[in-house]
Amino acid sequence: MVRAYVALGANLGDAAAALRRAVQAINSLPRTQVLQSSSLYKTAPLDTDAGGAVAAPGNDYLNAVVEVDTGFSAPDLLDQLQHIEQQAGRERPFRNAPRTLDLDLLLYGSGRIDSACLTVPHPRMMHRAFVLVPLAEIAPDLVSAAQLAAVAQQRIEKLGWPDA
Ligand code: A4P
Ligand code: MG
Repeated sequence: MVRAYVALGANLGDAAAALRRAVQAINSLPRTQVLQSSSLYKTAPLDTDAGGAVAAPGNDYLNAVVEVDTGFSAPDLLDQLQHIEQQAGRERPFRNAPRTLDLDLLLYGSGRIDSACLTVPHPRMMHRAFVLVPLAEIAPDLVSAAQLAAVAQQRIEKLGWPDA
């Protein structure tokens, strides 16, 4: 089993319900268990092209991060996550389009992967409060104070998970 971290995001439709269902779907994958889930966070939409993070048009997102143990290889886990995105009605009309569900593989053990369809650690995670703040909530040893300080100007608000 490998310890991995997955970022969840949505800004279209009932985003809280989509994220809740996604956590359940990940936990239902074979040989995979969700060990911890962060709080839900309401976050300003960002365009994170070119390494930086600038405000983007569109609705606020809901974001969260989960910690899992999995028996899947990293590419197979990504396949499973993309299948869950499809089941949530994910469409890709244009880059950074509003989405019903986005699942990004942040970390896969201590693995470093750089293939055509998978880069781990996720190349943009260190520029994003919507990843670092929930990740620090459940895995404080993985995020430094300096990394959090670098994204401190990005708007992010901690929410409870709404009742099912
Ligand atoms: N891919 C490569 N590495 C990975 C990885 N570690 N995890 C490839 C997941 N996917 C990975 O992803 C495009 C391709 O990335 C996949 O085919 C996969 O092979 P996608 O989900 O189709 O498209 P995307 O998510 O729109 O693209 P991208 O570039 O990953 O966007 P980002 O960086 O995820 O940004 N603002 C807020 N507040 N909250 C958000 O959640 N999300 C984005 C999307 C922008 N702004 C946001 C948020
Ligand atoms: Mg994505």
